[in-house]
Amino acid sequence: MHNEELHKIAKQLVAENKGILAADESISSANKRLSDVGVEGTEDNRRRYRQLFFWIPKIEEGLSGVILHDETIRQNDENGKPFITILIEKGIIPGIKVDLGAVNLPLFSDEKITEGLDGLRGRLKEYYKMGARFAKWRAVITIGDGIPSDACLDANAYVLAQYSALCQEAGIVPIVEPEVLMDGDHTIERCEKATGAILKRLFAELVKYRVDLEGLILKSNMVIPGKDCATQATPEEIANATLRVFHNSVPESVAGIVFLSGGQSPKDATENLNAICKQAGPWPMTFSYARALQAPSLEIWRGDDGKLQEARDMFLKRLHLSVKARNGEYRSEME
Ligand code: 5MM
Repeated sequence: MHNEELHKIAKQLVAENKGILAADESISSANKRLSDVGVEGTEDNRRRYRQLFFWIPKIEEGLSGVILHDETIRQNDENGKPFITILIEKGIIPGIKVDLGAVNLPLFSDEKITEGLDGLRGRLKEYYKMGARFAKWRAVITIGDGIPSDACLDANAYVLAQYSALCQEAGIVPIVEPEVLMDGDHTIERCEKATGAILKRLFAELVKYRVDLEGLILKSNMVIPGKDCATQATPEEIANATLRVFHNSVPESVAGIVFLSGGQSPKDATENLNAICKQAGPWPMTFSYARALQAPSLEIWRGDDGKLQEARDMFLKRLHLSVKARNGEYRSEME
């Protein structure tokens, strides 16, 4: 039906020299980011936070797409121009986060299932009419004592596949994001095992539900040790483990793989992306960062419009370095 169009959009999202900005924090996450820099979490401050980035001249040179939250896709800049129009005019593809967040998996303590399938068909139709051409759904996988459980992996894989099928029916490219969290003291080997386990189940479900993999993008965590693990890994070890998992569990027909930063420092996220992208795989690979692109800029801005230029320059710097890393051309002297 829409397959050629889906393939085209998916390819554009992972085009050379570009990546994706995840500007889709839920209201509670956006408020937390703002309160961390002393800004009150109001609707207008969240709007000013988005405007900080969307108004930057030439962001389109490094951004293929921007993922929006439901609140943001309905908001305007301070001149009354819809944010989505600003992005489309820059040639940036607007995307939309359509999951409604992760809740406790009943009867499985410490594990999560993501909600949002009810009514999704109708919501996707509306988002398509508004101009969104891709969507994103995040599943949360936690490593701990005896977890992730098979039940958690199966349930999240099923839901991600249903979401993807609904997206493609609506002419929207799905990004599937099964995030293995870096919280905890687990080793890189455990992260590799958990990432492989969810990806194998996820692609089996996607195929079962007839999702066209050429019109789908995987958003993955990098394979890294837990942040409290005593033995941390080098970028080369992270790249080797990440690519090993992908080669074992991601079909070659998938349109592309993008990475979340997951709480890594902006520099680590850039260095590790560079090491991964230096190793060519069958899939185009790039970034889809929220924190690693926005946090340093937010830290400068702190709600003070007198600091806008400095904050924007910082965003452009992180974007430029991320593009270098996505091309495998980043060097730490560039920081
Ligand atoms: C893991 O979070 C995604 C990537 O962001 P980072 O690069 O900061 O790790 C991000 O797209 C996330 O899915 C959205 O911001 C929505 O998250 P919440 O938790 O607010 O629903």
